Amino acid sequence: MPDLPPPPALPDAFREILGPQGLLTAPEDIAPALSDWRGLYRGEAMALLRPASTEEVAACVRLCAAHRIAIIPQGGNTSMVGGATPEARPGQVVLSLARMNRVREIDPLDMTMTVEAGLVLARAQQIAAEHGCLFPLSLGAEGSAMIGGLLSTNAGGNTTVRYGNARELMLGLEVVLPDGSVIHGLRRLRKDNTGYALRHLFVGAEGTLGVITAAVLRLFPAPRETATALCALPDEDAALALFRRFRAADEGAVRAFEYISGAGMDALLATIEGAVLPLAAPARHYALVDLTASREGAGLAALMEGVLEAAMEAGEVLDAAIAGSEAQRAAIWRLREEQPEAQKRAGASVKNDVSVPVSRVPEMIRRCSAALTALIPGSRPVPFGHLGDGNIHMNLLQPEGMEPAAFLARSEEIMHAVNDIVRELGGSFSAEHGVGRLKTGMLAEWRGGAELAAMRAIKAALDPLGIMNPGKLLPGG
Ligand code: FAD
Ligand code: 2HG
Ligand code: ZN
Repeated sequence: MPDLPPPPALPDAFREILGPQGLLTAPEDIAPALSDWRGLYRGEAMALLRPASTEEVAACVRLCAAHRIAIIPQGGNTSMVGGATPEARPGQVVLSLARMNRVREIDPLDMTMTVEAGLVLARAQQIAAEHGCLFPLSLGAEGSAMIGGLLSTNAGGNTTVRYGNARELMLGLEVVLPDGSVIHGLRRLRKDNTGYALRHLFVGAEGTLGVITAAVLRLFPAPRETATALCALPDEDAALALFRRFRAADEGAVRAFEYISGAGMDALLATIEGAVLPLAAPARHYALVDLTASREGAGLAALMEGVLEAAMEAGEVLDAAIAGSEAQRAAIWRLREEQPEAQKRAGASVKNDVSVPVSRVPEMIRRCSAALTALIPGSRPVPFGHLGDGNIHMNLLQPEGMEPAAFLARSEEIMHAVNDIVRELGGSFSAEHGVGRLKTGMLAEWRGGAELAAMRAIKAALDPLGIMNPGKLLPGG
């Protein structure tokens, strides 16, 4: 943990490295970087560093190491666990990667794209598409989240069921270590067994081991055919049964399989302007199915209709709306992607980004919902998310009329009630959002013993001064 007071001339030293454009110190300029998307945390920083090159990042890190200044790497600042927010104490800088947003190279033959850490995900998708390729990572925050942040949290999202997490989409990394030295690992090799796979250490490290400055990403063939449907379902078991049907019919076609609770959909329709349910009547459970193929004439429309018909006959699907155009597809996706925003608007809520084996999802949703409404009568469970990965956001909305602060004061109890059930089902307390600042206590509880000791040993070896993102991921770290 840094303990020396920062020398007064430090901003000048940073300015010398970064130039006037690369350093912000005025409180109003820094303010947005000091709080998180959920509004859970507010911190302090003496400066917001905005380097434009790997060399500038390395020089800043060396300066910070020399003066024991803590560094909080920041991408799009969309962390759900306070990972990119500094602590409320002096002697820290936020290091934004936003100006490092170039595509260094794209190769449609190797199917790779070498990009800087500050490239926004939506832009990466767009550039890949312009080259006839697909960069498949996709999530609600894709208009803000950046490649460095996505890799540092090993982000999941809607397409993990088909393409894997961010980790699986990365072949090589460039990283500035906490002493300012640089790992030049931008290799675009499918096979490379040359010692410890260091690149994977930094994926999911949440900025505690170094600063990712660039990455080699895997590309895929662009989709040529799509089929998307929103289905009304009788219960949670039907959601799992429907997923199995699609997997059995053509596993390779399932790009996303998302669950949405009826209560979550109701909250969305009440709070998001222009959102319309494309079904005859509201239901208590929904599934969004998205199929894609890179081959023209893949017959996805027939596949979709055939599977839904069989599921309806079996009583697993009550009603379904199949998108007949790109606009309808986008409108259906909006009903899923605006869930976080709708829950934010509906009052105070507590999030539980949990995972269980896919087969246990229905039981998990049922048991957690019952436990939560017993704990806080009148509260509204609004589970939704990536059923195909066993990752459900088991969120809870405050009871109508309750004081938000009184509800949030019970956050720990709520998270524990969910975690106890998830643990029994062999799951995880954080499926895709990471540990950040919110869940360090849970990490100690769930990953103690040899696992936590190994993590601490890695941290001590790479960041002996403890300057990289203190207070995040590791308990007391
Ligand atoms: P930040 O929030 O800026 O940082 C996240 C962490 O990474 C911090 O610990 C930070 O210190 C570290 N970091 C950032 N950049 C670097 C770098 N270059 N080098 C080292 N460390 C770095 N997440 C999912 O997984 N799936 C979802 O479906 C999903 N949907 C979301 C929807 C909404 C509306 C929102 C607000 C968030 C969602 N998230 C989701 C969470 C969030 O978008 C992801 O965690 C994302 O990966 C964060 O990217 P970012 O660039 O905003 O990183
Ligand atoms: C999503 O899947 C994100 O939309 C956010 O992971 C989840 O708001 C949440 O709890
Ligand atoms: Zn999610």
